[in-house]
Amino acid sequence: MTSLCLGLDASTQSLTAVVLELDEGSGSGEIVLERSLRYDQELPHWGTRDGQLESDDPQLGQAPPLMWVEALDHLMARLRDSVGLAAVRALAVAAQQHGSVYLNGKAPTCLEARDPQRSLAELLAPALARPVSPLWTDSSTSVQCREIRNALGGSDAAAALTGSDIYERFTGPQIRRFAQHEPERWAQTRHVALVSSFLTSVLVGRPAPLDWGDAAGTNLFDLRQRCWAPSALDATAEGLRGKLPELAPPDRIVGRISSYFVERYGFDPQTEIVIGTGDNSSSALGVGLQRHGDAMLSLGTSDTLSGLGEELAPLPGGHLFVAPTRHDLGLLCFRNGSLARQEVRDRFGVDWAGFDSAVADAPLGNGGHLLLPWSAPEIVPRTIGTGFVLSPGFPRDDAAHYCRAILEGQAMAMLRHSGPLRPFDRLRVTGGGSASDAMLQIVADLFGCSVERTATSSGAAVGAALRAAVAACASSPVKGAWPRLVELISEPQAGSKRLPRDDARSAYAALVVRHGELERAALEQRAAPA
Ligand code: XUL
Repeated sequence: MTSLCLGLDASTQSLTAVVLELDEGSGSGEIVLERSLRYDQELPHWGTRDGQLESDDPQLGQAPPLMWVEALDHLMARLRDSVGLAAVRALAVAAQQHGSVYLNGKAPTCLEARDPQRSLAELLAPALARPVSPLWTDSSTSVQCREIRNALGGSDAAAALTGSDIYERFTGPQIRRFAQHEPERWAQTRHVALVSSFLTSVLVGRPAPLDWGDAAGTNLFDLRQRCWAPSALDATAEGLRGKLPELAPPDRIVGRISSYFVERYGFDPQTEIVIGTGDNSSSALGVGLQRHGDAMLSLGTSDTLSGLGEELAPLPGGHLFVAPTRHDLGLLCFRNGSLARQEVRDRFGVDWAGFDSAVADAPLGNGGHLLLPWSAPEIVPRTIGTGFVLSPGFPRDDAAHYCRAILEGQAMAMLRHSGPLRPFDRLRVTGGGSASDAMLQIVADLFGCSVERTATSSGAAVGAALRAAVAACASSPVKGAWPRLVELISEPQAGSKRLPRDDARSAYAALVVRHGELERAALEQRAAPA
C-alpha cells in the first residue's frame, strides 16, 4: 500500500511543501512533489522584504504571524489542486528556529474554529496578543542577554544548562524584552508558541506541544533533563511557566488534523499530525544525518556546520540542539558565508565557474597566504567591525590567491572552532555554495573525511516529510526500515564525492596553527564585548 507523507518548511522567506510517496510494505519511498510560496512575491500586501517587516531599526527582525497562516492556506489550496490531499497519511512542520508567536486567551477557541468558508488569517486574527513575531534575525536584545546570563552565573553556566550561551535571537531574551517593553500585551499573552509549534497548533486545531529540538533554541530548556529550566524561566519573565507549551520528544504524534483542513482541503480525518521542529534539526535528518559522526555543512547567506553526537560538550560560540534521532545536534553558525565569497568574486569580475578555476590556479595552502572573512561582524568568533583580515604580504591583486584564501580561510575557521563536534565520518554539504567543487575538496582535505553534495536544497522540508513517515508508520513494517528510508531519500548527488588527498592534512597542519594566530591577533582589535 502506498501513502503520502507531507513535510512543510516555514523558513524566513518562503513556505515549502514536500510530498513523500511511501510504500508501506517495502518501506521504500520517493519525493514526488515540491512546491514553494515566497512571501514577498506572492503575499505582497504584508509588505515584507526577505520575509521580514521593514524597520528603521536595523536590529529588529520581525514578521507578521498571520502571513504564515495565509501562506499555509494558499499552499494547501495548490496541493489540493495538484497532488490531492486525501491520500496524505501524516504531516509534520519544520520552521525557522527561535521566532515566537504570542497568543491571548481566545487562542484555543480560534484554533478550534470550524468554518471552512473563512480564511485561516481571518479566523486567527483575534487570537494574537502581539501582531508581530520576533525572528532569528533580530539582534535587539543585548541588554536582556546580559541580564539573563548574569542571573544564570555567566556564559559557561548558561551553556551547560541550556546548550548555548545566551543569544540575542534566542526566544528567552526576546520574551524578556517584550515583557519589559510591552507589559500590557505580555499580560494578555496566555500562550507563547515557536513558529513550529504555532503552525502545528493551527493544523491540529489546539495549542500543540513543542519538541525538544526547537525548545533547545530558547535558552529556557534544560537540555539534559529535557524540561523547562526553572532558573532560566525566573531570569526571563514573571509568570512565564504558565504561558509556555508542554514539551515532547521529536517523534510524538500530537493528534489528527483539524476538521477545518478536512472540509476545506479534502484531508482524510485520520491524517496524523507529528510534532513540529526547528529547521536545523529537520534539515539534519533531511540530508541523512542519523549516526554519531554524521555532519552537515550548509553554505548559504551564513554558513552552518552541524553534527550529531551523544552528550556533546558545549560548543564555544555554538549551540547544542536535539536532532529528530534524539542525538545532540551541535551547530556553529558563521555569519560571513556566501556574501563574503561573493565580495571576492565581484572584486575580480568573474562568475562562480571563473571563481572555481581561479582557486585551482593557486596551490593547496595558498603559498601561506591567509584571510579571515570578517566582511560583516562575525558570530564565531564574536567580532565587531567590518572588513577582511589578511596575513602580512598578502597578494591583494592576485585572483587565484584571493579566491583560494577565502575558501581556505572559511574552512579553517570551521575546523578550528568545531573541536567538540569532530571527528566526522562523513560530511554532507548543502546550500548554494555547495556548487563549488573547489570548496568540497578543501573541506575534505582539511577535515580528513569524505564529503558529498546533497541532491536536495530543501533539506528541512524533506526532513519534515521523513519525520511524518516515521512517526505515523510506527506500527507498520516501515518502523524497522526507517534508517534505510532516510538513507534512500537523502541520497547525495551522484559523482559529487570528494575524498581527502594523501598528505593534504599534514600540508595544512602548520597553516591551521597560523590561522589561529592570525585570528587571535585580529581579535585584540575586533573582539565583541561580552
Ligand atoms: C540557528 C538560526 C538559523 C535559523 C534559520 O540558530 O538562527 O539557522 O534557524 O531559519
